[in-house]
Amino acid sequence: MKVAIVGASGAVGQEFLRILAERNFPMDDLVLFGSTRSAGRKYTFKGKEYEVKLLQHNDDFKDVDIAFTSAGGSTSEEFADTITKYGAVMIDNSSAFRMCDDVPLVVPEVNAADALDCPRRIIANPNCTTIMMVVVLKPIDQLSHIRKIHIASYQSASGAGAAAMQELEKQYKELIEEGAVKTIDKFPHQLAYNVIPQIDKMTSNDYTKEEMKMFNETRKIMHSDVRTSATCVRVSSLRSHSESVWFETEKPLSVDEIRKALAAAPGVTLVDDPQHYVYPMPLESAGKDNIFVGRVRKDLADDNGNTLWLTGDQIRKGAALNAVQIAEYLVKSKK
Ligand code: 2RA
Repeated sequence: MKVAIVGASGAVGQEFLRILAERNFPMDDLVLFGSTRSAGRKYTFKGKEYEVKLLQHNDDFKDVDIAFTSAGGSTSEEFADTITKYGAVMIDNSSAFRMCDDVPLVVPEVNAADALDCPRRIIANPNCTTIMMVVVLKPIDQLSHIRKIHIASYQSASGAGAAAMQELEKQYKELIEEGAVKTIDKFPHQLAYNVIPQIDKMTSNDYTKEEMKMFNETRKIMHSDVRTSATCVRVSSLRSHSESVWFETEKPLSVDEIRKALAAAPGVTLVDDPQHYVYPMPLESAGKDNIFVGRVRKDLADDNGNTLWLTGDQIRKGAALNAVQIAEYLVKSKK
């Protein structure tokens, strides 16, 4: 089993290295790819050093079995044929192929088997905010079909990449040392001491692309007609996204039923004792694998509604871990 990582120097690329090692993914060889900026850098994986190769249109993917790609949508589009033409399966973290009918969009806890039907040898990893939400909503949907979702997200700097995390830290440093923020590059406005109610580009219906991903991807992954209305917001946490989710089910569900289903759900940790200040927070979910859920309660405005709060590490379950779990499922299914 030979594994490739495309975008090896990025925040998600680096997380792939950690997760593949931690989970002891069954592989014999590794090859790293990057842009001209990162080609030549060296990274250690399980005690051995690997140099990042320049991603080019050549035969470098000839012996590769699984390629994890996280270098942006235009790179994925441009290199998909080069990566897959000798049989490699590309597990793509970008939004380039997510809504294509012949590309499965997979969250293993929800629709693992969809990964087996990939005629183009491309499997899409969903957007982080969607992954976290569907892992939590799937066990509830099994109790009673979810018809509507309202969600407000609180997305950390990490969602915009490693350079954006550095920019947030720099903004705080500039505020302390120089009294004002000088560096605004990766975000549309100053993020330090601020929240920005826009993630990704605005579309013609005045929802952002990030918000429309939540609408469309949730339906595809859950095989559902559910309607999701989202407001996605960048906040100044460094790593780990949070979401406040209101959902309406066909039958009314009690808080106890929901808590019980969540406590038994794969990939979910219930942290819900609000009377004692116990609920999930991004500082605590950062670096962890599961999605943490709490504040489960009845929606006061909707008899068939409930609401909850979740947090999850966007770089792990929201990106690299989900992709590695897809690969693990493929390996297991071949045995
Ligand atoms: C963000 N959801 O947080 C994006 C990353 N895929 O910006």
